[in-house]
Amino acid sequence: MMKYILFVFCLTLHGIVQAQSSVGPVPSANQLAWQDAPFYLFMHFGPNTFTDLEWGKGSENEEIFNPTAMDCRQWCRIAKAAGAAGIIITAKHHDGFCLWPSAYSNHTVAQSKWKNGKGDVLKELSDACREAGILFGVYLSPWDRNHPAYGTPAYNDVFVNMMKEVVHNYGPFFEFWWDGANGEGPNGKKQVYDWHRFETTMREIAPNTLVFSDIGPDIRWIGNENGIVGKTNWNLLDTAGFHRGLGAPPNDTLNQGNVNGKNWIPAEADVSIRPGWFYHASEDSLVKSQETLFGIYLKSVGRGANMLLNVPPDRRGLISPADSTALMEFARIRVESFFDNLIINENAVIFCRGENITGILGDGNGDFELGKNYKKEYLEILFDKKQPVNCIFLKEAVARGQRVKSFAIELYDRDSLVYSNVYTTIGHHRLVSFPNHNVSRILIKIKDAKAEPILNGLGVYHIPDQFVE
Ligand code: FUL
Repeated sequence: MMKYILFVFCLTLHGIVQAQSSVGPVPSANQLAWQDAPFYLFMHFGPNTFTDLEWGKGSENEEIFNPTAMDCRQWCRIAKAAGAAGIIITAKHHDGFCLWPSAYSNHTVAQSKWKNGKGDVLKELSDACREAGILFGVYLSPWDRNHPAYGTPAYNDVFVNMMKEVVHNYGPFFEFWWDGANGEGPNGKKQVYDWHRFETTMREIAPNTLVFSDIGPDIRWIGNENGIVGKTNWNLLDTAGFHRGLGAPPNDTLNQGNVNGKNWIPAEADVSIRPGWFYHASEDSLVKSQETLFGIYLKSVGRGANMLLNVPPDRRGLISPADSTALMEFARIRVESFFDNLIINENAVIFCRGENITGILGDGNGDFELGKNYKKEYLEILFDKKQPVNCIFLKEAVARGQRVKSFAIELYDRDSLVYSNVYTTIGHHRLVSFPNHNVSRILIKIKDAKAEPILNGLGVYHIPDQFVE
């Protein structure tokens, strides 16, 4: 009863605080939903799967694309069991081969032997994703080493028509991936991409689909393909004067964002479970271990980005055992690490300004405003019994802007300070990890912010010790 009264009291107090307006750019509702599901799979599949190339030449005979046992339901089952929110597939990679029977190309599944030219990977995968209740997205490379029109203005029409075709036939997509690569086509010429037209087309035909490229408009690249995002990560980016591909901002800017950037363009960390993006049997023994994957998770999702993990189907058209084993074990480590939020399961209390805010922050039930004097305040977490702690999760109410520039964590064993450290941004989700300590009290102090900080989530964990940074 006492707990309930306290809870209601806190909510009332919380309600009295004047709601603050937002600061700087804020996410769209679709971006926010996307940031709420920060882990999903990438699948590179096409002629390269059969030729062992990474960048097909575009001159491959269509007949080589012939998976012997393709089963998109297997991909979806594995994705779901791995805790992935969805799948993004390379509908067309740089070699120009279309995994759907496009009316705008003669280099597609329809010209292959697979299912006597009647097969359609996008149809099978969109059906399987819908059936499994997971999200579906496509990668469509503008660079096309096969298309005869590539290198001429007519190719921009082809690309626009292909976008319309896939959106119309297989959408809606949660994400649409534009690769910035721009090399020569079959006639030796590079294409001048009409990005403005590509962008307005996407907005017109799929206003709810988030579009990825180096510089957005909705999701940005992190400047590397290792899955490692900056410890400082602003969801903001200045794009004026920059272009996709070679004209993009420097990689470290993409990696960290711009503190005062004018656009909300959150980061997505793309990384492959194998050395290459496409399946090569010779890399079966080089599949990343679950430990490596979890380390990447902490450095991507843990730093406020989304993790796009590439798991390429093999020549049968199935995810191979080495990859699925690593994925299942990776999921197990995530569950083991984050199942037990010590705040909830050990009945901790969180105080700020003498107010018990456990019901707000501990349960992720609402926004907590630290107020104008935040530099003099702190969040205090108190445990009945000492707890082993090596990881803390924090979440900012980014719907009202990303504000926190730096914060400190102090761990206490009764009154003795046993560990302290200062970290930079929080954003939509932040996991910080450190050597394990048995603690009875934790203080979290916001040191600097662009405006009054607003948090809406807090967790305390003990993850396997080998992973702490
Ligand atoms: C790059 C491509 O060149 C690679 O082949 C791969 O598709 C990767 C995700 O993006 O730009």
